[in-house]
Amino acid sequence: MKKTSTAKAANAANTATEQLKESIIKHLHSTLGTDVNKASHQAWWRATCAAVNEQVFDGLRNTQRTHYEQDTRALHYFSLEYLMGRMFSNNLHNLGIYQNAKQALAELGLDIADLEQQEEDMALGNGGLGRLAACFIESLATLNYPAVGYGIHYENGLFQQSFQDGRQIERPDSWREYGNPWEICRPESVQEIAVYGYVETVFDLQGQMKKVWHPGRIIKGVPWDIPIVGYDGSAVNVLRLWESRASDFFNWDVFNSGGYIDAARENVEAENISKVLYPNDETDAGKELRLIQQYFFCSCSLKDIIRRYKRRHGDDWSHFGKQVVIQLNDTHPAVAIPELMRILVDRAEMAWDDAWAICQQVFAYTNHTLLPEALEKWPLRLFEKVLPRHIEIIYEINRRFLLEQVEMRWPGDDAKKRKLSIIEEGHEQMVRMGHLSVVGSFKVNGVAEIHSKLVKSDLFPEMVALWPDKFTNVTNGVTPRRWLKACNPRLATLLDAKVGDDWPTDLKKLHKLADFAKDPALQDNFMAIKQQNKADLAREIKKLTRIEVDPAALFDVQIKRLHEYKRQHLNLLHILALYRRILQNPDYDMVPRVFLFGAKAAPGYKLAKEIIYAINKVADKINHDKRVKNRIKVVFMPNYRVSLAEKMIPAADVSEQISTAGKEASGTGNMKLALNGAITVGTLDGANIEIAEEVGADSIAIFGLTVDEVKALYESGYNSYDYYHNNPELKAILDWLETDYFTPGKPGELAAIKRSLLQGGDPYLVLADFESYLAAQQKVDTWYRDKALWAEKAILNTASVGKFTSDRSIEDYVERVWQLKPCQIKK
Ligand code: 7GP
Repeated sequence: MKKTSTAKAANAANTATEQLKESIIKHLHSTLGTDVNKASHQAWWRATCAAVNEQVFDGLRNTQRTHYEQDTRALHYFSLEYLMGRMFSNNLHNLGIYQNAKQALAELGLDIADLEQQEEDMALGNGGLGRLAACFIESLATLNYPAVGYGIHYENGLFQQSFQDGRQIERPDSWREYGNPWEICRPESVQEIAVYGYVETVFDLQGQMKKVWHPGRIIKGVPWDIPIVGYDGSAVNVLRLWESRASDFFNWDVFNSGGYIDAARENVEAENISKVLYPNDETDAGKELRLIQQYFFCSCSLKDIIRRYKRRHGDDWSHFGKQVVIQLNDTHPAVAIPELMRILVDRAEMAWDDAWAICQQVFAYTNHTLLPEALEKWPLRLFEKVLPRHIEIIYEINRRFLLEQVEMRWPGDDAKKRKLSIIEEGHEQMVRMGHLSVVGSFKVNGVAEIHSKLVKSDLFPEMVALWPDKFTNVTNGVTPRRWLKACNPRLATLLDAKVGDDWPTDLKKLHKLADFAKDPALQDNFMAIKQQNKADLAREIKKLTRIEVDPAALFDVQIKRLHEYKRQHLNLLHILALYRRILQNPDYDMVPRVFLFGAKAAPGYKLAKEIIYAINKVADKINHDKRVKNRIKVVFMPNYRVSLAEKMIPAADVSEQISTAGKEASGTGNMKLALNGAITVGTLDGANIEIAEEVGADSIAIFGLTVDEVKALYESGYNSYDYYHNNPELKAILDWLETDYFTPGKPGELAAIKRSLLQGGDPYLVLADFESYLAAQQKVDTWYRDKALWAEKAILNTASVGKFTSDRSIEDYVERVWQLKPCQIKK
């Protein structure tokens, strides 16, 4: 019985492989117009994508038809960023045809790994927030929830990074210069968007006052659909990204009356809107073009949602709030709130209260950071210029809020009104997008337990007093399809054998592994896989940086955007301390370590760039110093991005999660690394706290001040000089940075870091946490010497982080916020 079913499965696989092979060749001929004898890897890759798309598009059609027929309630995820990375292997895995494709290509004389490298990363995001959006839309499809992701079709994604003499150089990322096989243009769903102009007050025949917006400019939004394939299921959702173009009917008068040059200039401006992703992570850009980007995609998306709604319900708005829920990914899309009000009040002529009731059923808001510099505020004058009608609507939202909520609760308290007003008074009036988002949403969430608590206690305490039930938590998660199954196939195969192959959709199953954490056979297998992954990465390091590293050394990995609060410089101080100990004691006993960094700095963030430079200069010195005898290697991997993360994470032994407590909202790299068996060195910050709860205190190296201790230290008046003067080792390494030891002939080149930590006041408490960080690292060193002990801890990490699948995050959102039902897709 068993035998025949295995034989049947093998037959089916053979047929699937054969069909794929035929389809690839067919597309090589008819889609790529080339031939097996002369096709490049790029052409083979594209032909394979086209073959895969036959299945993707089937799923897409079925999904869209089913959702339409069943008139399902759907989630609409509004995000300025989607950090998708590559789609090829992910689509193959989720369709369940990765092995078939690998086989088909092998029979054609090709290595699937070579083809995977042909794809440019789709890097339409900066960091955590954008990658979270990508994991979420994949989980939504996997769990069969009707959902659409909305965003911008940037022509240039996050800049490409290289190093010149250790300094970061940025180049544009024209990721789709030669087209992108995964996207479909939908000219039939184009939208027209207005900006600028003025508002006229008119009275209709009944004497009713009306506001009429006379726009100054019309822009066309062209949608590109990217199918998002769910794992093992038949659901294929879409990510709809808007590209801006000059409107067809725009300004023809000017054009015809001889204003050719002006008309041409307008063209360029309209097309500029989707030209480039702003490269700031956790800082507010404050630029006119950025506000237009936000409004452009929100307006296009809302109109798209309404068009689809009207196809079913005509002008009957009574079901809108039941059918539509919109998640605002941070405040970047908050302008959608006044935009929906405008459409309902001005266009659909609805009464204000009815329109507001709909808005409050529809919007929910996720906060991703507490850093003050990231909390968006727009100069009121700029807002008024770009969106003259929306600013009036915001005034009215604010007037009613202050009158009906704030005044009722705190009568006569003007200080409260000033604090809560959506409009900030002061030298220059500002629109506070966070306030607008809270007032306009029915739910507000943070992204890890501690962060959600701080959102309530530190960011919006009065809003909590007004609406206690509005605030909730949804701890972040990551998709185990990309971040384990696809990126770490060796470990995935071991897990299939040990816990069954359904862990990708039921990650808690990994817990079975914990029973074998002490089993020498499993330990050997697990660590042998880690070793092979490290050998692979060592080859990649050599290729990218020419630096040779020993795969037997401990691989210590810090990968994330470069930011002072993430404290890459604390990591650097540790490296300097070890180096100095070696110079002082040639026999200094330490486990050989490779320190690996991957990080982009925002182009305008000076100190972040200085930190990159310092790490590169220190790396150069240490890597070439014979006295070190390879006990330390330092590698800054250029152009860190999703596809590089996929190579680094499976090879990591140690995961650096060392932010100042209270600053990292959640972190998601921490989850990916633990899932792949790395041991965290981390502070009690963000999701580290929940990771520690899951893996247990013995399998994580926690150090540093807690959130409460950080607050107390700030309040008591932190003086970083105390730590500098009281710790001779710390003083010596900081002073070292001022010499020309690492930058021969150029003393002081690395001094900016020391300055920020002393004269600059050390805002992120690097010096305060230094000692306890080094102690945690010492503990890690000791653990690593005991192979069995280390293996046990690594296995326990993989076994214990099932909670951090993005499927669980999505189910939390469904239950606490979205109230969606899954919808099985009919073939
Ligand atoms: C990040 C947070 O810094 C990170 O801790 C979190 O895991 C991630 O969002 C996903 O929730 N924030 C951003 O990427 C960001 O740009 C500014 O925040 C709004």
